[in-house]
Amino acid sequence: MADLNALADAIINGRAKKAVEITTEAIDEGIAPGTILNDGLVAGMNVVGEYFKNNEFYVPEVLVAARAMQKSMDILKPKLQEAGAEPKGVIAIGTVKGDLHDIGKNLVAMMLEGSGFEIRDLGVDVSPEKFVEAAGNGAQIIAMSALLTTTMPSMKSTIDALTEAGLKDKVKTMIGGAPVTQNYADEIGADGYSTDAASAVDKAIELLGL
Ligand code: B1M
Repeated sequence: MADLNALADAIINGRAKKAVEITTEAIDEGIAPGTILNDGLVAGMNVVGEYFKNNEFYVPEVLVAARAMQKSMDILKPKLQEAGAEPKGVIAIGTVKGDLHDIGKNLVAMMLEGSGFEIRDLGVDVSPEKFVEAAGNGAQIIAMSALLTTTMPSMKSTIDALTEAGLKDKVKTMIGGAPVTQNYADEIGADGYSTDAASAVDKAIELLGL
């Protein structure tokens, strides 16, 4: 019988092959895809998030864990869709216009996906118009990352563009990245700010009132 605790452990330890093996076994045994996601993958990523917050894990360990989760998700996603499992919420994420740094953004995206959110990754150098388009297409949170002080103003431009499009009150905005602060979030009217990938998950849950 597939052991979902062992699946969580495989994620925590970044053992992608083992994670895929147990995920496949669990699917073959008819365990509900939602159960595999929540009791195996999400449970594992939650522990990774806690370790990361407490400085017990650093970026490389999180990336390896996230990769293991991603490999399992590749197999599980079609099954989740077939089963009609509802994601926690839809988040469009991107690195803002002019900015090509994506390591932190990817980490945040992976942690959010690992927690059960549907992620629409818009990539890097994302214009305000692209974010607005994503908001119009059903994203509940617009998540923006910036690593350059020179590109941070694009977060404000995006929030202004959402307001102009009449979407600001229909979606939540969330920002982060090394130079970004809570003060800056308050200044530009972003709904949420978080310092790292694990806190981003808590913030998204809070913003959607889950
Ligand atoms: Co660039 N770079 N870089 N760079 N780079 C920095 C950011 C810099 C601080 C280096 C320095 O000068 N000391 C500096 C910025 C200075 C400033 O603006 N004040 C800088 C510069 C200047 C530049 C260029 C302009 C250099 C040049 O060409 N002259 C250029 C700009 C290119 C562009 O974007 N247009 C450039 C290019 C690059 C590379 C392409 C070489 C590469 C990026 C590769 C890639 O991302 N695919 C790169 C890298 C790697 C860095 C450093 C070394 C590392 C950044 C990183 O990935 N950190 C960085 C210096 C440093 O930080 N030591 C530097 C790890 C990552 C996990 O952390 O992204 O902060 P971070 O994400 C964290 C949190 O911030 C948070 O969660 C993540 C996980 O905990 N978070 C969010 C991030 N987004 C979030 C969103 C949220 C919530 C939380 O909600 C939505």
